[in-house]
Amino acid sequence: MKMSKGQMGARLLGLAVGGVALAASGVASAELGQPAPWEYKLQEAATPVMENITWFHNFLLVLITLITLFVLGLLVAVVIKFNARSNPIPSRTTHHTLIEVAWTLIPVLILVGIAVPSFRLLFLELDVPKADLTIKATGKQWYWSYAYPDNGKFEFDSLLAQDKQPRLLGVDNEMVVPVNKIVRVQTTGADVIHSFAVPAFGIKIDAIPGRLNETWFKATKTGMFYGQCSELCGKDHAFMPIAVRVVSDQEFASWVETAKKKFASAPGDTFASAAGAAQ
Ligand SMILES: [Cu+2]
Repeated sequence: MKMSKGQMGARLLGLAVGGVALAASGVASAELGQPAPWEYKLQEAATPVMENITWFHNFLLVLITLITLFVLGLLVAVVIKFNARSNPIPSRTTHHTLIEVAWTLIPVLILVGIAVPSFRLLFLELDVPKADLTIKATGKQWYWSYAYPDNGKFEFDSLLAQDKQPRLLGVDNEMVVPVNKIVRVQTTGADVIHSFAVPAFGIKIDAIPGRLNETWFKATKTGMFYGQCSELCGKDHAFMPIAVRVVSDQEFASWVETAKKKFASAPGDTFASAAGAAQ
């Protein structure tokens, strides 16, 4: 098929407009706490840690784009100005002190500029602040169990609910937490290695048999937040979603009262083993 320059231009313009519209609709349909069709960005942040991750991601994206454009510019200049036709007698220069110092120092400064916010973020993620409550998440083949040692020592299983939306993310019993409270999440595995990950909270931590790992989050928004086991843990790895419902203090208190009765059982060995592993 032959196209005139005008047709080609119109077609390219159409593609570009379509792409932008697609991107805009992706943003528009983004829902808090869960993936959205055509989403290409990080999920909207619901914790201070995730806000920091998002900022760091955007910062690096701008930086790497500028560096790439700069290198591309250099390459294009070399190709145009120094090819055999336009530059038949090449210079025999092999050293230039100023340029050599510059191309050593400038990348070092860029890396230091990246390292400072990077370490600040790492410390924010890894330093668990004084927690308001602790939840122990145990990864099992193939579901999660949540224990609330600070709120009456009950524990319950959270299994994928086929009939619930969003598809493959809805569960029968959600993990419930109060808003604006620091929640310490301890993770372990009952059989194989699992991984506890909730994108909107900016947390992802391995759940390893015989070990007790910990992370934390402080949800600043109420609503449903979904995650997934992010470690290949067997045939139903893709079917052990994490569903967290963030509620007000009063709603949390009344949920705890209901949960204590609903999930009443003698404190299982999970609390004993949690205490053992913590020592
Ligand atoms: Cu798993």
